[in-house]
Amino acid sequence: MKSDLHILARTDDDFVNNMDRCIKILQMERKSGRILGGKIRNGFIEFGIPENLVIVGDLHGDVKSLLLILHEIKYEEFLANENNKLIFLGDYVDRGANSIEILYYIFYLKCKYPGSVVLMRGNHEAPIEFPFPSHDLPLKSIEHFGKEKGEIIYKKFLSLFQLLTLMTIVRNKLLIVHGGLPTITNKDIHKLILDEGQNSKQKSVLEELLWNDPRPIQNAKNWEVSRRVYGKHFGVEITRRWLEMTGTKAVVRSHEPCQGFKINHENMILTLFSCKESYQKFEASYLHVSGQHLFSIGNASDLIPYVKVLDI
Ligand SMILES: [Mn+2]
Repeated sequence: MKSDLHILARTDDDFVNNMDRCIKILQMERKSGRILGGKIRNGFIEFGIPENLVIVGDLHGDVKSLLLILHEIKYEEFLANENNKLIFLGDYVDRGANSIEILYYIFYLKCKYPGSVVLMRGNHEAPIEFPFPSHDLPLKSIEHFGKEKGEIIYKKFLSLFQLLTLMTIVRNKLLIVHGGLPTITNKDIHKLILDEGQNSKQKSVLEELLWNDPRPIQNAKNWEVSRRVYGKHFGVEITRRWLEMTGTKAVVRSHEPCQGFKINHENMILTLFSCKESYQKFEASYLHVSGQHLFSIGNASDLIPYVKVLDI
């Protein structure tokens, strides 16, 4: 596979420089309130329908999947067009062998094509707020960079993770999150997402965005506690309310391994998962759709023809 990503110099200094540049770009985006074709406020991004859209789900240190996706979309050509968008749904690290390499590649892509690349935050990028056992990034950092440097670099990861996007809206069409939709659906929710602070309501909204899963729920409140350590299972009525509130047609999220993709909640939710290495029984996939096709979608099932399952 020919790709200039393979020939990137990867000294520790290169890595740190790239990460520092990436942090600056993310800070500048937030400060300016603008991202190419749209607006940004804290962890929330909204833009119009791009010329072409690619969405990549959980990677969990699986470099082979990432490079194959970048190869298939002809990423240099794709990203050179500033009207195209490439969105990563988060969970870059843990479980797989190459978390550090994945971070290197996504930092590189964000630095080189800042207006076209959106980096979202997964639950594996939120360790301080929600510590959990399968988080091997601290260990991987020390293995890769040595103890002293590794600990410093890991701290820097944490500050970068705080700048990742929590919710992306493709106007009139897609509502994009890593895990799921918060169970609070009153008017305050926008404020809670936009002004990510540290009060308990804001923290629980962050937790739900990163950890929630869609399920069939029978009870009146339309959610139940999650089988995971954090987050909730949310029901179809919560999804319906969110689509109404945001004026969108479909939710796209990741967070659960599946056979390439799955549809939940009466054709309102598409789940994509892009990691194969640590999930051999499942298939990896990504979404690649033109703006023209995106324009005509009415629900999540309409996106299925544009889901590409990886042949690995
Ligand atoms: Mn996840």
